[in-house]
Amino acid sequence: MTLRIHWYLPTNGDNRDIVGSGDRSEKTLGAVADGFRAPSVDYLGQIARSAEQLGYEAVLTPTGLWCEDAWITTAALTQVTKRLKFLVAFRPGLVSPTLAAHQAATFQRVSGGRLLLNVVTGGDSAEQRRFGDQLDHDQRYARTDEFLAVLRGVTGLPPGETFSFAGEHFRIEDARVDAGPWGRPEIFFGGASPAAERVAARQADVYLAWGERPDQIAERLERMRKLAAAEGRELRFGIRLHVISRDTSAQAWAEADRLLSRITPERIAALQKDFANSESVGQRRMYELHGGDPGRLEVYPNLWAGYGLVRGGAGTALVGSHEEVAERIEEYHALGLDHFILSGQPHLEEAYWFAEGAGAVLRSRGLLASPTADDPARPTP
Ligand code: FMN
Repeated sequence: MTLRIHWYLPTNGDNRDIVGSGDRSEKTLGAVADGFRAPSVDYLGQIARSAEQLGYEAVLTPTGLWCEDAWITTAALTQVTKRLKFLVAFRPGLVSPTLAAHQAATFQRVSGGRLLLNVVTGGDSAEQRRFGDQLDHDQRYARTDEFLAVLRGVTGLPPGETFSFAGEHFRIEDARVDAGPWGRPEIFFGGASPAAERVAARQADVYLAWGERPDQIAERLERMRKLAAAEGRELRFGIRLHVISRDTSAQAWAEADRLLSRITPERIAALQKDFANSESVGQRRMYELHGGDPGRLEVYPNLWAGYGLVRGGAGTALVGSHEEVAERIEEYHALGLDHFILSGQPHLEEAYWFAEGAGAVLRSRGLLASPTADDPARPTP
């Protein structure tokens, strides 16, 4: 049983509609003004506790100025959960890698070893410059490579040993970070450009893709396996998708249609140019699935690109009956994907729809572990 199912924390707020790319100013745009749920510790805590009770393994947070800071938000949420892990997104290079390793070690102690890291190198130079980062796309990945070499190097050292590093971006002398019994957190890594793939092959534990069609994912995984093998390494793989899982296929598609009906052509037009011209290869690939055309959104059976009309990043959703959604997950899993990071609108309700629907189907097929009796946070089925 190698399937690992994770949920997502909307640290930019939640809604019954698709909260678009953009930022919290969306809240003031008519489309999402009603029913906006602020990303308070109380509300995110409800999602986190539900995810924990439903048997999700971890929750991913995004990083960017349009959402809350991932380290601080998740550190608060460790205090209202017991078992759930936190896949914390962060941008390497804006702080010293030794400091990041130190923060990670403290997080491990505070949470009892519940940290996972999602490395976001950044696909938007304008966004990077807001942080004072002047490097271009490929230079940023070169820096990420060095950053992760240091992050890995300073932890897990034998007693008394220290780590030094002299690179183009970092010069580190005699550093050592005590990561405690949990050690260095697993490193997840997203990015679809050649530069990203090279660095992931060298430094990542889990390589993540957004939800492209199975044939596209298969091609990418094959390339990544070869790149990793050339480094003498093996990678594990994951995918990030939204989901609409319902008792019947008709109910799920009715919900997709409802979400679509709330998106105005003006909103689509305003965002598609940015997505089409994005510096991020992954973002452009998401755009190319539908080309901004609301008439061609089912890009593969049960794979709907409606999110990508207005939301940057993960732009596709699995839509269907619980059986259909479980089947698509099995299909992706057979390609070699183990980690599924899912989300849906609103995140609290959809966490239940998926876990009690498609999740139950996957459990009945022996693909997903049942909540265990020895874990107080997980009810027995
Ligand atoms: N970029 C962000 O700015 N914030 C995020 O929270 C974020 N999360 C990501 C999650 C996943 C699963 C993936 C695959 C990517 C994510 N990214 C995020 C973007 C990438 O990490 C990457 O830096 C960007 O797309 C540029 O990469 P590329 O040109 O190599 O595709």
